[in-house]
Amino acid sequence: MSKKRREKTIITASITGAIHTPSMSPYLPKGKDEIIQNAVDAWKAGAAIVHIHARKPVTGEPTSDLDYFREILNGIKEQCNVVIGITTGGALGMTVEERFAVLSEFQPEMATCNAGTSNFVLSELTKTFDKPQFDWEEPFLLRTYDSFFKNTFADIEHALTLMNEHRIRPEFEVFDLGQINTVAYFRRKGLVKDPIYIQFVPGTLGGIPLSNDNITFMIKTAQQLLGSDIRYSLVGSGRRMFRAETFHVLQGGNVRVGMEDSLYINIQGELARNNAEQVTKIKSILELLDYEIASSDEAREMLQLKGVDKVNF
Ligand code: KMH
Ligand code: ZN
Repeated sequence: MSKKRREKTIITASITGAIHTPSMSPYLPKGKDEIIQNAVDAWKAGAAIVHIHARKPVTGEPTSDLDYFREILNGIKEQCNVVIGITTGGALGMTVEERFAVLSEFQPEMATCNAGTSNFVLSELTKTFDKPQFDWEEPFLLRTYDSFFKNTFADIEHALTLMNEHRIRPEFEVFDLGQINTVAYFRRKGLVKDPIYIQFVPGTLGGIPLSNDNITFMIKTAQQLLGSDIRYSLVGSGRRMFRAETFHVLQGGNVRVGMEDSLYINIQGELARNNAEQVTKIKSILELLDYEIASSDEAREMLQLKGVDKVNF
């Protein structure tokens, strides 16, 4: 009996996100130049996709300013052909309108579609530094204790409608098991087209915990509800990132590393100096295990992306 050959593995790098703040690591990319450099270097190290949020220079405060976002996207595109996936999650505190504006404005090849409303508590992170470097950091983190990450069914329908209109492949960010059911609902409704790409995000405070059992459970549930031909990747947040990614890849997964998800290069808690360092490490682990790494163009083929010549930036 012939065994289906395993596809190449996609490495995504989540360059800076909107969770960590500059007081947690001096290496967190802030401002367009650092974000562009980290993205290009992550691609050189082996990332097929970069997941992009925008942050202001110097203070590193997350921003939804479209002109500034455009400079980041163009800066990356000018230097390499990496697949750019843009956040629609933005930062906690932004309105849905601010977050989704990137879809029509830039019409990227990929964008996140957050698969449900959740508590997304970052206030505990204030304990990881003594004194904040910038005024915005503590209030930004603390207000998440009494707010939520809004992604209602109406919001998801709106995001998917825009993504279908502009041929943007959604990367479903799934923070809890029930959100897989939500993706299945929108597929039944005809708004989700194959191939389906899921980014499991266990480990947020308010979502499903990160554990090996839960990783397996999420994969199995997604395959039951959405079919065995789905593709999936994992955000393995914090110091355990490389072990969680390795466990996930053994179950057919793709990988995501990056300083949005973990500031560290090892389980001992040594800080990563840039995203490329994390990409290089996961690529070595994958190659030691004889997995083949997908290039950006191979990821485009696997995920049936429209191509870099069809984006609006
Ligand atoms: N910024 C977080 C609230 C996304 O990129 O779409 C969630 C997030 C998801 O980063
Ligand atoms: Zn993100």
